[in-house]
Amino acid sequence: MNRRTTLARTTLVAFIALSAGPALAGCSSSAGGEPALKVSGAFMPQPVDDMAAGFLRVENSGGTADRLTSVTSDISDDVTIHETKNQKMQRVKSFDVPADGELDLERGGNHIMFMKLKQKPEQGQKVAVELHFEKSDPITVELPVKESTYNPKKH
Ligand SMILES: [Cu+2]
Repeated sequence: MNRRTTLARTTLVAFIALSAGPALAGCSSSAGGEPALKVSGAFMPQPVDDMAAGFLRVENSGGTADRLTSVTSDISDDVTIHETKNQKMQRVKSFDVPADGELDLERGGNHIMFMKLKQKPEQGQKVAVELHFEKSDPITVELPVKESTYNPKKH
């Protein structure tokens, strides 16, 4: 693909992204509409080694399901999504974000896994991640770094 084609495609994508917002506003409650995602409760327990986990909740108020497919971050080139089964964690390809439901990444369960940290974030700092979805545009979230045992469910 030559440079002009790339440029044209980029412009087209930008145009679609810009025009999609207002045109679809107000459709979120109708069945079969777009997913409408909102992230809350994000945090990262302070890493004890060169690995870290991330937790958050993705709420979907739209009538269509979506999927969390990957996560990227500047602090690691090796970020994956894990589920925990029988106290063992394993990598998964994606997580469901059900229509009019939510995806919970919480301690002891599903989580974001950061390996080979390039720098070790300290408590009080924030780690930016980008969440990638099957349908929705990527969402950038800042994870405040908490003490290593932090668990909002126990507060
Ligand atoms: Cu893990």
